[in-house]
Amino acid sequence: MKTPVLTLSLLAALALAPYTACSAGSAWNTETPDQRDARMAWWREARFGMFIHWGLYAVPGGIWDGKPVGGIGEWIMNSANIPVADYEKLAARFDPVEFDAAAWVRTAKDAGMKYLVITSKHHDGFCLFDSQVTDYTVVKASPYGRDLLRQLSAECHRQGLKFCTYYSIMDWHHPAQTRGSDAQYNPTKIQPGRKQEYLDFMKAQLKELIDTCNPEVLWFDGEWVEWYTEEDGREVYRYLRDLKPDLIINNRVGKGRQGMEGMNKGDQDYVGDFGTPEQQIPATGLPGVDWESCMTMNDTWGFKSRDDHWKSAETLIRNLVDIASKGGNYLLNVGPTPEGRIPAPSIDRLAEVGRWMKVNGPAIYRTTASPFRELPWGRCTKKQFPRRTALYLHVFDWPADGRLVVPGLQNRPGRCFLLSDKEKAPLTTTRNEVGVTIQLPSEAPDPVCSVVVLNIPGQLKVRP
Ligand code: FHN
Repeated sequence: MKTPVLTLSLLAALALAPYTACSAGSAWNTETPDQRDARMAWWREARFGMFIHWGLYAVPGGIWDGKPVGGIGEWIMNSANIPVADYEKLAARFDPVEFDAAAWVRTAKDAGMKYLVITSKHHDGFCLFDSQVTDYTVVKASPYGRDLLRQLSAECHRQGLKFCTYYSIMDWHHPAQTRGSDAQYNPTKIQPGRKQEYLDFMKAQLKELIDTCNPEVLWFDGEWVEWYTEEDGREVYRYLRDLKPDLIINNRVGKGRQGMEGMNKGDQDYVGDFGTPEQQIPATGLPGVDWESCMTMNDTWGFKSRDDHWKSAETLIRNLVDIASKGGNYLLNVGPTPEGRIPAPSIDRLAEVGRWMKVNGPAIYRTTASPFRELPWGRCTKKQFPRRTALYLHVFDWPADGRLVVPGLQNRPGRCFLLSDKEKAPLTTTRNEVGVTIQLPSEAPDPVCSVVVLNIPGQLKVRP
């Protein structure tokens, strides 16, 4: 029998069209642009969040019947073609006694992350919260027996992180849906006449999540199933905003990342507040649209014991910088173990990102996209002040001759210094027809990415 495999490239393809129109004042969103800006403000300033994929799939951790299963960990039910009744038995083995909400939130916070998005229910249908509309929950079906999301939400509140939650529309466990036979990404089919039953179930669960955990973002997924429509998405969006007016909802609540054609031309008004490129950073960002790249740290979202393909801390830091320079947020994933630990390689990398963020956070938080199309040595982010613009020049490749050229910058430069320099010792700048040149010290303060702050008085002028 052919093993169903969901490839990462397919996931990337599914996510390639994150360009919802995201326009205020449209049929699904009647708020004014100012109201929308106010609602989106914290999210736009945050720039960096933690994604957590956790559920029953962590128990097998990529191994079924003693054999390694290909594909991503949280898809094992589908990839190993496990019948519902067999998969359900994993609940009796899900006992994350080492789970420590305070430690998880501290890890995210120390990494410089400002929010956390955790799976409340992934495609396998198992709930990490105390749902009253199913028994398939950590509270009722596992020996652990406690609501995981409530603990995390309370802890986020305590430590000042925004708590957000993921919800899969596609559900391999709910009796109204059946897994398809498409070996690739296997959308479910809806049982004849049972769609409304599922939508009611989903709405009841979403209300439970809002009532018990008060999430700031609802992050939908699994919307590619054919039976779920853009119309359904609009209704769910309105339902949720009525329950919690300042809630932020991603574009996967509707069909905004499918169809690809036309989507990035903004000629269709898809529902949702932000786009969700997956495992990729759009080459030139998504101007005019709020967006967030979600990415794994190894090759899986859910825990896989044998996946050691970890990205380096350098890659993670540079991804964060690259995304911020294009005006997006970075949602970086961890896949905790069945015992409740964030894997050590993830912890180590997050600590390194945190060390960098401690020094360079001002060049990430509250910044907007680079005014330069391309810079040969790195990236740029910027921050607008009443009478000046601060340009943060993120130098990946420290110039051997110490001369950092900012091509196309036409302004007279103001104060310039290294962000890591507590004394803010001024760096010499010169201007000519090419742009502005900064004289740097011979050694890079940080081999991964050093930040030079260049203040520009008045109106910023950059030659295209
Ligand atoms: O199929 C899922 C996958 O398991 C994972 O949750 C990612 C995260 O964005 N989303 C889906 C595919 O787009």
